[in-house]
Amino acid sequence: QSVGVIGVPFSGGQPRDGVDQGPLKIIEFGLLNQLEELGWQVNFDGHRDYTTMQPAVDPPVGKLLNARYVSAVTESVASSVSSHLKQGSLALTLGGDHSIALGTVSGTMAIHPDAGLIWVDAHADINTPETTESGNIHGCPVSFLLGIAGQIKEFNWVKPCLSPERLVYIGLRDVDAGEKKILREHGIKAFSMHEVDKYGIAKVVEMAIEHVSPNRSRPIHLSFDVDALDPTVAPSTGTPVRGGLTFREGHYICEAVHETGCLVAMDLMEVNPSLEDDQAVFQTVTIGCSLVRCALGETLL
Ligand code: DIR
Ligand code: MN
Ligand code: MN
Ligand code: MN
Repeated sequence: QSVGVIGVPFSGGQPRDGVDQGPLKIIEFGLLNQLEELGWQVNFDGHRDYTTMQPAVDPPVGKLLNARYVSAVTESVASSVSSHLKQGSLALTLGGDHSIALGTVSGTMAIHPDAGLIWVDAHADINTPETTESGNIHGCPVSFLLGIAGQIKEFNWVKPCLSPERLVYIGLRDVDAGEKKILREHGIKAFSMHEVDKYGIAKVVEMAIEHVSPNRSRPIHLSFDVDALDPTVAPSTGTPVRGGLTFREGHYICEAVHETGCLVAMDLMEVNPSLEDDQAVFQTVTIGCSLVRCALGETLL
């Protein structure tokens, strides 16, 4: 079994510097060796430099910020993910901000058009170019994937590749009014922190997996935003929201997804090593690595 690791040092989907250093820190911490110890053959592309893709001028497209830059980087990420999947590897993408998932999910769907998407996040990231209040594209990737973003010529390469019934959320607790409306109108399954409290994480994960991959019939893409975790366990991230997943709840999700045998791609996003103190960064990078290891088969016993 082999895993292709794609480091995407990119922060253009949101305004805070530093999240582009996430992949570097995670790999410095030893993730690649840890995966080899788990028995994986690891293919790491090396840290890519996406800064050369930044256009000289990138004025707002409607409300969207850095649209051309985000589009160019994510298109490139999509082809990196696809090429690893084509070779039969699992594709692991390290971010960088969550706009990158526009690329990773597109790349997965190009090879596994029937795949289900589990989006673990405090936020729904489903704003459209119309509904976004911030203009930050990391709050919008899901609307592009669903094909509800409308025609934005800067994102011409993006094909609607995800249907609402193959998407499920876990961990939501900071969802914009416009996003709530979209979730309702499209009947998108979402387990907010309220449902995690109500049913417990085991039941929630079971229902989520069954929703996107009934009887484990479909490949699974897991897109994990570290801000899904409570800020007390993962403080170094750009938009922390209190009341999040515990250390164990986060790991349980990854362990259960591994157990399905359906995982084809994983994203670990929004680790920002320039936020908070050294201890917080260590804690966040450490948990990022252990989430990935659990999704790739590490067990407690
Ligand atoms: C907000 C925040 N919904 C937005 N989104 C964040 O900017 O669209 N996503 N923080 O990670
Ligand atoms: Mn996110
Ligand atoms: Mn988030
Ligand atoms: Mn978001």
